[in-house]
Amino acid sequence: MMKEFNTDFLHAYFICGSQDVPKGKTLTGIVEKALAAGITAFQFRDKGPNSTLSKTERLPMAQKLHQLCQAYRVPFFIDDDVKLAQQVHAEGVHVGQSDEEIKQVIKEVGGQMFIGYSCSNLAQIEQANKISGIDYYGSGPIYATQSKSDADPEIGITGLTQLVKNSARPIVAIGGITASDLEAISKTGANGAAVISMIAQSNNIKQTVSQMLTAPWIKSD
Ligand code: TZP
Ligand code: MG
Repeated sequence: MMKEFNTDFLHAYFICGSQDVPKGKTLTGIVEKALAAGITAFQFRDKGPNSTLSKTERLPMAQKLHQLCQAYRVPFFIDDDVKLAQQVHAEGVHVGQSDEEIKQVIKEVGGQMFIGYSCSNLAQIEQANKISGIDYYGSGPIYATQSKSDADPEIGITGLTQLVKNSARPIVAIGGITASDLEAISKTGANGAAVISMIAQSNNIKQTVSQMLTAPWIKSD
């Protein structure tokens, strides 16, 4: 399934792990609500001191979340863990600059899985443009974020515009994004928004996802 990468996958890209789940809610419950509301991609990113899952608990959780995504025909990505992505036959893997070397990842899963790569400045974009086999870049943080302790400096709309102009690939914007930012982000030519807290902490996931879907993104043909 889903052999071809489609830039429309980036419109409403939800990222979540156990560390992002508010008290009284569950990861599977939030993800199911987000899927029912129409998210276009999901990434399982379970890391950091606030994760509540052990390494052995991650595999069955990833399997469960992948099954949910499959039921909604939404591509399932794993952050920063090629082995786990292979174990659950994920549709994709997302790699950061300080994660497993991107060229190594392309060797291991290129052609079998979609590959996303974090690029937060012009030098990283120019470097990545020379590497074949990457499907999209994740760029940010656009604004200050509470969800990543080691986040790079904020790039703002100005920084995002510069990255989009110089990118050979579709870009999904990330970091501190709220509903009121979506229009400005789409105007830069970015292909979508990737969010954690906007959805995980939403009191109305249906409405939040609708706002992401109806931003004026460039549509693929
Ligand atoms: N990478 C850059 S910012 C970020 C990641 C994973 C966190 C985004 O979370 P939020 O809550 O949407 O700011
Ligand atoms: Mg990473």
